[in-house]
Amino acid sequence: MDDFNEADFIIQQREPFNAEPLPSRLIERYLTPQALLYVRSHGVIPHLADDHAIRFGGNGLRDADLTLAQFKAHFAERRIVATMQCAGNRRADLQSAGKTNGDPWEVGAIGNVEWTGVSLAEVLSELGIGDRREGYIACTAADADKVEGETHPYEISISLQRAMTGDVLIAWAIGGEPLSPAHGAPMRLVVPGYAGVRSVKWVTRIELRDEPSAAPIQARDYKLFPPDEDGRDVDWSKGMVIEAMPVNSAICVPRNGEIVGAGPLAVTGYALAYGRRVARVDLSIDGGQQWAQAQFIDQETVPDAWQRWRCDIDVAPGQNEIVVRAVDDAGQSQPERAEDVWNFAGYLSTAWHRITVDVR
Ligand SMILES: Nc1nc2c(c(=O)[nH]1)N[C@H]1C(S)=C(S)[C@@H](COP(=O)(O)O)O[C@H]1N2
Ligand SMILES: [Mo]
Repeated sequence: MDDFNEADFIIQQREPFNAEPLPSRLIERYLTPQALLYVRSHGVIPHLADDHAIRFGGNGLRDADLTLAQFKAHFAERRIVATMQCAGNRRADLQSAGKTNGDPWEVGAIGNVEWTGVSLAEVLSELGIGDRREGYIACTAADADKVEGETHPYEISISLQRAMTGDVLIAWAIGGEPLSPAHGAPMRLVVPGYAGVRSVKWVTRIELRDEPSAAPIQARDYKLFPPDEDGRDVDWSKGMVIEAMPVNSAICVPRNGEIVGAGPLAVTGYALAYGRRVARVDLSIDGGQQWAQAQFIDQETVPDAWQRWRCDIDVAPGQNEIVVRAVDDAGQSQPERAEDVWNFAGYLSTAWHRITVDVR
């Protein structure tokens, strides 16, 4: 992988390649550079040519093959800041409540990215979408997803309504740098506020359809089931398609299990509430009896971006548990216990984030 320093990463899988940055590196900056952005790939990373074209069409949409050069030449360039987060971020915490499918992501399957691209809505308008808003936009990629030994092209759909909100991008850069192969070069979809799975990398085709995609990644994976569903003989149609993401927060420094000195300790991390603002972030060192309010590090409050926070606490020698939870501006917060949100696929791990530090 290009521009990638393995020492900064926790490798979850080598083939397909999946890795998250060390939390201490992740939280250094408000904007996550491409070199510190987690990589979540379901199959082998494709290497597409720079003049690769995305094929548009379907259901009366005008057929067109558009390359990166054509997007740049014919549409307004947009830059937006949006946090992308895998629905499996913090899965390791759910796994402490019970076994789940998937890799044990810690807190790093997330990044606050400045994306450059064009608005999908503008492109669809140019191709004759008019005032139609019913239906789905299916987005097919060049890679394949392996499900129970069978491979299927990676294909996601979002509602046409969502596709037309203006902030969904066909993006080609992160922090002004062209996308690397691992992050979707030459072009990927970005759906702000939605689980990362909808932000399709290596896009080859964008099609207007009457029905959502039947590809397993859309129709079975990334669906939320209640804790009493054990994952055997699942009726996939009953799962909730994970799109918008719930309020969440995590401690990045210190890292779970770290040895720290007794006395004052600066704790830092992130919180996000997507469409809403994070109203406050609280920390507790007595399991949630008393709470200290954290301070926000970043003044910006972009709706789909994270906010970093810092809280100075005091720790005494021994094993200390530190707990964080965020509250959004509608007073919505995170569940206390991982058990209550456990699900067999290990998605949306939002319980209070707990770490243990060994204070000496
Ligand atoms: N074509 C394709 N797009 C994809 C994926 C993939 O495996 N193939 N993974 C998805 C998932 S689950 C996530 S969380 C994000 C991760 O994007 P990143 O690897 O650039 O961080 O890409 C999404 N888009
Ligand atoms: Mo993901």
